Amino acid sequence: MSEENKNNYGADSIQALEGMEHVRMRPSMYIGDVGVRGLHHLVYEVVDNSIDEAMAGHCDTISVIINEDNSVSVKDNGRGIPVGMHKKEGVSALEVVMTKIGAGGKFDKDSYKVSGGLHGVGVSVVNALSTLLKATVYRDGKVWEQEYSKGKALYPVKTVGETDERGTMVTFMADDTIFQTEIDFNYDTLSMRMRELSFLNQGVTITITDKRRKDDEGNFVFEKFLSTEGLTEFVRYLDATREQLTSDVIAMEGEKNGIPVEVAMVYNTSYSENLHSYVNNINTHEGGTHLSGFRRGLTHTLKKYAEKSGMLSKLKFDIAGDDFREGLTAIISVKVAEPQFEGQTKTKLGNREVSSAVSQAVSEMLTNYLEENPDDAKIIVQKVILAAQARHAASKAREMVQRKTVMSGGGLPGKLSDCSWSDPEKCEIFLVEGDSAGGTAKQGRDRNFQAILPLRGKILNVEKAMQHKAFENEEIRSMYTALGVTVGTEEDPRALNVSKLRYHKVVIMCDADVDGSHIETLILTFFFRYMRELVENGNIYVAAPPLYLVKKGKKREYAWNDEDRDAIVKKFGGGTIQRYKGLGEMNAVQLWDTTMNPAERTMYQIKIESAAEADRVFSMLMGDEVPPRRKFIEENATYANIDI
Ligand code: 0RA
Repeated sequence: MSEENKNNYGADSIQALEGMEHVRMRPSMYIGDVGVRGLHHLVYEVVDNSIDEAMAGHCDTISVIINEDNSVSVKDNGRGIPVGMHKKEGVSALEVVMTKIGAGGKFDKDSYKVSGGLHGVGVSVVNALSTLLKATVYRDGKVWEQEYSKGKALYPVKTVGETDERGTMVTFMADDTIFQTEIDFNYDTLSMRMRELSFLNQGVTITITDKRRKDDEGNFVFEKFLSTEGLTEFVRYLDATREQLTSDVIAMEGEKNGIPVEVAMVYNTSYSENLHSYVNNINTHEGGTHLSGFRRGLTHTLKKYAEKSGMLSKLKFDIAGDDFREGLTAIISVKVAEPQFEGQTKTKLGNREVSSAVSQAVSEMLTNYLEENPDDAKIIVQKVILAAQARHAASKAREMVQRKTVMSGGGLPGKLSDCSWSDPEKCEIFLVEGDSAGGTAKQGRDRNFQAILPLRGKILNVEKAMQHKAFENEEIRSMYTALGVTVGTEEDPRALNVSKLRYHKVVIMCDADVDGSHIETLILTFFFRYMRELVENGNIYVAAPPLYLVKKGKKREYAWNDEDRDAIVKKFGGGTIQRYKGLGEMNAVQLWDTTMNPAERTMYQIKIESAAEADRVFSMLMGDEVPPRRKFIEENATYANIDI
């Protein structure tokens, strides 16, 4: 902060503080964080501007290019950012948009700009956090250009040629002194977001090109997304490997109190609820008023229909809200002029008025649908009844989990080798496949802070099991009790309580072979479906045991992949290679040295980049259909997009 700003901290300096320097001083306030996520947000921010132009009806194609040097270009065929003189500021409108915080959407007052969330802070923020940014505008027959460094214009807007095209292109190089991560964009992460944006904005073609990589034919890696059916296609994409119950996706589109509401939903034969909600194209992970409005509208409408149809007459107990959403995959997308975002990650919509708007819109639209499609309506009500019956069975099984916890003094499972410290923040638990590896881990660990829970064989595939089966499962019960996680409160029988989590690191440790990776996926599926909060809080890790031991004379080195193995052999000038097929082949010291010792080990923290994509991947990996699973496993060494 300059001296001037420090001395008169009045209205003017607040304005000044909102400037580019403040963005560089406190980047996380604008883009969430300065890690991998924040870096990728820069791209989303620039793309959002083009999407706004598309939503206003002036643009139908957006191209994203990751250049060889990891700069990123975003080009659209919109009207082009105006380049004329901005009367108040005395410079071109383009320069105002690029260098003034929050100037971005001020031209079009009717557009749904986002405020408060991580997007919509304006392209000027991207500019402030870039060593170099070039804006090129194709407009009125001319090509206009201006460059900036760290948010400051390097020269006034100039013309550099003539053109028949219209549009805007922004190329930026993120500033590596700002980010605590390498300036290296993840193609899959960006591609996933572009696919999502294309579903959310039907009719807009979005392409992504990676100029750092070529495919087998020598072309740059490239994808093109164009959704003609929008959310309906999104739901079909998410549920591609699930068995659909109704004849097709139920799609609804309407407006209530000036709030556009779009919903697409389908019931499938699974037992999980998959709701994804968006506000102004932003994924509201934490839900909010639009989601509660949807739930209310859905419950109300289906309940009314079911009662009227007389199908509930034989049911001996009440139907709960949850029952209406078992096996439901739905996307709710609303556009809100002045969204208020709340919650830990600012992804929870707070606007009160949205709740009733969505609930009313959904009630009206769904009522019509049920009336016009009585066959689907009947199938849905039958599914709800089944869910209610299963819930009763599950609540009994859950009570057993709880009762066991209370009965067996402290309630810890017998096969848990607990650690001696009790501060959860310092403690780790290793979930280990099989008793023999469990034994090795028990000997190898640091018993102060590392606990071992051996799991026997393949745990239950929760993706295909009803809830009560999951709660009856021995291995799953032992995970609940060992971790200190409980289910069910007075108000909400399904609420998860992780406040007494006994270990802040939960490490899945399996063999480095096909079976091991299958078990790892089963355990991850369990956490994703039943303890998602732990995944979201970053408590879940996957251990990475080495694949090889290279020996030559007295020299020994471990390798985690083929490349490293070959390098070690070369360094040693030959040697013998031992391939570790399982944890059981290592002794306790080796396991500690390579996999458990915090000073040496590599572990992968499980993160969810996109809940929708994670959901799709888990249903595909663990669901009924084999071919897509095989294809996926063949194409992906690890869990694509779930970014471990
Ligand atoms: C405001 C007014 C006009 C265009 C834009 C914004 C605009 C901004 C961006 C950002 C990326 N691509 C964009 N395309 C357009 C034009 C108003 C007019 O021509 O009348």
